[in-house]
Amino acid sequence: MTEARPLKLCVVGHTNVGKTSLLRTLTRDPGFGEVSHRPSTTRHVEGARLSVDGQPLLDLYDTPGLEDAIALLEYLERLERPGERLDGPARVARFLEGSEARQRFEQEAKVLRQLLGSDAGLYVIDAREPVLAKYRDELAVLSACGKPLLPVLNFVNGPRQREDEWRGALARLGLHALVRFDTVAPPIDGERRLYESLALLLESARPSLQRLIDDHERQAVARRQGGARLIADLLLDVAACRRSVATDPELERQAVAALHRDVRAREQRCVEALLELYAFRPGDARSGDLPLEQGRWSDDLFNPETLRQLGVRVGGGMAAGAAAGAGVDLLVGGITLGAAALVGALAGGGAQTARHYGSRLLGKLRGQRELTVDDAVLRLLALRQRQLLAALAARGHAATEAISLETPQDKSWREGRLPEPLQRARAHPEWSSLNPNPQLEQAERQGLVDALAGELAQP
Ligand SMILES: Nc1nc2c(ncn2[C@@H]2O[C@H](COP(=O)(O)OP(=O)(O)O)[C@@H](O)[C@H]2O)c(=O)[nH]1
Ligand SMILES: [Mg+2]
Repeated sequence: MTEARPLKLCVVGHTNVGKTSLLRTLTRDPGFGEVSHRPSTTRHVEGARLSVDGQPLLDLYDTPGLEDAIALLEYLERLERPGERLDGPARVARFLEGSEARQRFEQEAKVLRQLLGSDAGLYVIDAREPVLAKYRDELAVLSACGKPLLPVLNFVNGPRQREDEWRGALARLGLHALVRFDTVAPPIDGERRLYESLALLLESARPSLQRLIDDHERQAVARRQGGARLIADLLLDVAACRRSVATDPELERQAVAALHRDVRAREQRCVEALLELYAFRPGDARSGDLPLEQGRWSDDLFNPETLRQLGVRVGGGMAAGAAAGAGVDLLVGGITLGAAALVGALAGGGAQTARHYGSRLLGKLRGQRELTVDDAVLRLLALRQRQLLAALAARGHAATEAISLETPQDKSWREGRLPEPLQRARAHPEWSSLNPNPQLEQAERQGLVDALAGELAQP
């Protein structure tokens, strides 16, 4: 049986604990509401809907923070007339009918009304805070609505958090189910745990919640595969890039500069596509101590120091070029200036390609040199785009700090042979969008992009 109407959830809690941030993360919408370190930014109730295959399953409501729960609890306790015994919801109803709900406790009344109209509440906690009386009173006021409450421990990734204290205090208040969910760096299975805990409190909503869980996981897999494909496409484009230039120092210098620029721009396109795939905006990655500023890499792709930092082995042309000064292959900042087209074609594609393609080039390119992008640059591109993909997958949509990338610990991509699809691409300049008249839709190229994406997706 499917639910006729979506489940209604209300996000409640003290001001500035991350309620709006939780909604941003759950809806994957960095533009939801207004997030601020200033208290009381959210002044009214705002909602968002989660649907699967066009069917609305969950309505989420953000609420203003509770500010004066201590006074409100006292007020609620004084609402009983002599000889009367009201239960929680009756007390709350009486409060909402009275004038104080429009004056002194206007903010609180909005929250309680919303919770009464919802199926359950998510009570967001800043786990760095000590369990103060005001929080206990807040929970008492919210519990009076008679709706299931699921505590969500936010800010649990920092060093100064008091998770154990909170667990103890919540248990004493009869709240035994809770979830940890840092909105900035949510756990990989954060949504699953949250929805599963809710299903324990709201048995009838289990089918909807299960659909949300399944859909969420399907989408995560699809995004990872889509991301790996974007990276594979970038790598193939760069590996296949081959430009010729007349043997003239000034022309060579210009051609190298142009290729540098184009490869950087191509990488940038990949970064932007990944940010979009993960529903982050370039501006979400605000400048911090690095490395992605406003969605751009701040360190330079062709800087040997960048290669060293990521532990990429610099070999082949780069080493030969450095040793010989000017050898067969001279490496100019990550770009190989090949002596002859045929040499490059043979190295990349083997004898068959050379026959097929080399003979034509050979005549045409006499007196020419050709530019290709060095293996080391391909390695760097693969490493950092893969890191970016992993960072985006683990990032909450409430994050405001720059995306920071750690140096990967595994050896993959740093040394050893490059994957077969890239070796093949070396001999197919027509596969590169960086070359004139590219043929990007060729079945063989697409097949190699898929194969490479599969390799990239491996941990
Ligand atoms: N480090 C960290 N900061 C958070 C987290 N959740 C919220 N914040 C920050 O805390 C502040 C208040 O968040 P907001 O969502 O506006 O709180 P609200 O008033 O409860 O809606 C903002 O500056 C957020 O960026 C979290 O899980 N980790
Ligand atoms: Mg808010």
